[in-house]
Amino acid sequence: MSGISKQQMDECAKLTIAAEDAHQAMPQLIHTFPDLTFEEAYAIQDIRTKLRVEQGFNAIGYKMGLTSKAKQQMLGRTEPTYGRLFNYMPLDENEPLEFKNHIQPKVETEIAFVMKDSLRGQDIDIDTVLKATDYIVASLEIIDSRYIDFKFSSQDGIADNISASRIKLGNKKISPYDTDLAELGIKININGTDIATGKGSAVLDHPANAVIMLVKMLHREGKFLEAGQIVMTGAVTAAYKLSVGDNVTATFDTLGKLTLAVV
Ligand code: OOG
Ligand code: MG
Repeated sequence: MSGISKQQMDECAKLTIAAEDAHQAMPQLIHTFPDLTFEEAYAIQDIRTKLRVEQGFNAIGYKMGLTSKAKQQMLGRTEPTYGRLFNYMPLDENEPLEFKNHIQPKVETEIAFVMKDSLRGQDIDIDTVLKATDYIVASLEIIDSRYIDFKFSSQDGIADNISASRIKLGNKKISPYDTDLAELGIKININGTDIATGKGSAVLDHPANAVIMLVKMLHREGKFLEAGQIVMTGAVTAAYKLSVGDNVTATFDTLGKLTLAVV
């Protein structure tokens, strides 16, 4: 324990929410609380979730972070983390990203799972995850760190809901048994230039491993993954900075195309 009080944790949670809502970057929490532990950081995230629910938002799922080499190299660390998704995050198919409502948005390509059954415990494998999955969709994640210059420690990131900001889900739903998710190829093009390619195996060898990791992390905290929840399994490619006027097209094998205009 770093000695941070419950009241200080409440204040940290309120600060990252205020920064998100005002689109105004803030200093890292670690500057004030240099010994902040991972446990305390998740406790701040939990308070943040409670505050969002009190504001009337629903928690609709989870996002995994740092599940691919591309993202681990970007942030210089290898420990996967999770954050919460809320019902203010999904963008409709043709809905643009309004830059003025963000601080420093970046876009990622991800494979998303939607669960039909709950999952809990330590004893789950890829098969258990696929059986509990309703469908798989293509997705874009827009991350937007609330910290100045997108610089933060792991603990800061966790307390800030690991930069969660918006998601866009594809409307082509497939059964997890209808395609080899490890071999599923993804290409991202920004303003007419192909920026990167990747495939599902970039995420912990198979994106279902990100769901397994999430369920195990939740279990250690006495929680579980509920039926109906969405799980973003983490960026296959790196995250790319967005500016006004950008047009993003992500092409997923089997799952179709997603586009995002930044206005
Ligand atoms: C943390 C969020 C990472 C992913 O897909 O790896 C993430 C960040 O890079 O700000 O969403
Ligand atoms: Mg992500």
